[in-house]
Amino acid sequence: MPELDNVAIARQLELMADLLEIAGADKFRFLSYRKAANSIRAWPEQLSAMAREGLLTEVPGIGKKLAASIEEMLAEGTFGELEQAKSDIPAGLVEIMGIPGVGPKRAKQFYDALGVDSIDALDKALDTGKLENLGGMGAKSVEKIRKGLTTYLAHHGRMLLMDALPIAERIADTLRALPGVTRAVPAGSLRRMQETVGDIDIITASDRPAAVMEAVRALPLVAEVVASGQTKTSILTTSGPQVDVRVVAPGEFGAALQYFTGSKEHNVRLREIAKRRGLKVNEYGLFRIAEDGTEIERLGGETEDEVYALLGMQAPPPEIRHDTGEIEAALEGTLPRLLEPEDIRGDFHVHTTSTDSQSTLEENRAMAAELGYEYLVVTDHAYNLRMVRGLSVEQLEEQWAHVDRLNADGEGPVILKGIELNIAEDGGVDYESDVLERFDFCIASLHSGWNDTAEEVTGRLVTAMRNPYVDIIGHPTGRIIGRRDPLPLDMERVLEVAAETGTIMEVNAYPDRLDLRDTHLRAAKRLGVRIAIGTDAHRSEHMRYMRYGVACARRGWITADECLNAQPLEVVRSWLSRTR
Ligand code: DGT
Ligand code: CA
Ligand code: CA
Ligand code: ZN
Repeated sequence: MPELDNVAIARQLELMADLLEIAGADKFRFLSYRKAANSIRAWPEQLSAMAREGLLTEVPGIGKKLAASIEEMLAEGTFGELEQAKSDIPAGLVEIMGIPGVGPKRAKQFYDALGVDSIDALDKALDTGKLENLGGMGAKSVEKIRKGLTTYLAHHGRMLLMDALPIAERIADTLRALPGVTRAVPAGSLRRMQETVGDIDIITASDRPAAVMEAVRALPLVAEVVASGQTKTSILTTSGPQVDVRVVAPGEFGAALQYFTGSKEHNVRLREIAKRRGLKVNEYGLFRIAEDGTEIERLGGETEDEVYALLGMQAPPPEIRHDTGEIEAALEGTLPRLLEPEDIRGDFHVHTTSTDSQSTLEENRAMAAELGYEYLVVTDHAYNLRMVRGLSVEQLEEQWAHVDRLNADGEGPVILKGIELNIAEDGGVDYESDVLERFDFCIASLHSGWNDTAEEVTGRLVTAMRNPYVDIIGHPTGRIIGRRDPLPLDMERVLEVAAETGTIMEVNAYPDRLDLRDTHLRAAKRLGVRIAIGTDAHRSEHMRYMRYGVACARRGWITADECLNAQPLEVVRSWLSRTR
């Protein structure tokens, strides 16, 4: 039986939740599956190991019943309830439900009325105008679904970095432990830390290649061996993605890692540079070549740094290898030192049980201590966000007293009093200034506006940025990867006003947001706009997602000097007071 890793388990529970929701089950029932999945994704230990010790119920969100389902899953590859649910509702409906603008009710409606049970069938129904005639569907909702389908298809077959990275790291760790293996490193889009990846590429160096290929075929999470040769094996894993493992001789490792890290655009430029210098670079090494292209001499290729050095340039960090200026900077020797995970001293967006998080202030503080932070923040939702029962002034008083008590004991990172305000239609925010001035800092976020014009939404954001109490704009575009388009925004204008008002822009590290994205961050950097990374944690384990935020910032060429969380507390305070 192939082993299910945490991502595979979480995916099955999410599928169960989706099927229950489509079937119209009780909200409490499907949400409990989703919460458990959410918790499992962020859980640092493998559930398969915990199950062997009978410890599954120690994972938050897993009770006795779910533990039994997970044990069944680990033994059988699936669980009875899921199979039952799948036989009631075609799994294709789950995909349809995930399309922006559709949702569970409509997916069911399209199936019942038109037999739409797949993406293709939905596409056809759209083309033939069948959706327009359904009850409750207007031209506007049909247009929305058409647009949603485009968003969905753009990400089809790709997975979030969050789902791929842990699998890649586990496989690399396993292979690295094999006798004869000197290196095992993820390459491709994953090493470039792209927000989504198509497949996982791993490069290993060994003088015993056959043993590596055999070990890959025998990995516990193999669902299927797609192809296996002398230097490359491709497998499908139990949680979905394809993994290509290549094995090269140790002396060729750097060249292979460079080549298979890409991006393709970056590599094309490298080959041009090599050619101009009478050199050739490929996955085997760097060579001096004759006029007619024949190899004269192999110059190197054992390490990636060596490959770049022989081309007369710095090695750009993988995250920025997209031929968007890094080649020129590397040739000039002017690549910036990008923000590193070790530079991070705190998290700027964390919720608590006072609103919609599953973790208390104490639990968040303990996690911040575990992560080695100097400070953390509490940024619960403000009053006007009624769907999560945002905090009233009385509740704020309680929270502040609680923070003061914890800070007084001196037993953990310093807690800053923050809030996540909602930007209203007129650009205003929750609370009066006598309340606002009592926060150490305020994040303001848009939580609506997808049907409005760019002018309206941009205007709202500009008004909020001009508010002296607003320090940070949270998840500025509001996009959710593959599920929700960004808000219509004039980003150039937004960033100009941010520069003018000293407003800090958030990089939301939650792995399906990663908002602002790389291109926006490059623009922010040019304008001198500073950024803050927040995990938007809705349970303390989510604070571990900081690495995704750092990667996102690095992709936007952000340095420690430009990032609020990389500053010591006194500097943080001075940056935050600048706008007041
Ligand atoms: P993905 O998997 O779609 O998220 O994106 P990548 O970049 O990981 O693409 P993939 O897996 O097809 O190939 C990994 C890297 O290997 C790619 O970034 C560049 C390099 N590579 C692979 N095949 C070719 C090729 O035919 N030409 C060039 N120039 N580079 C290639
Ligand atoms: Ca790839
Ligand atoms: Ca690949
Ligand atoms: Zn939030």
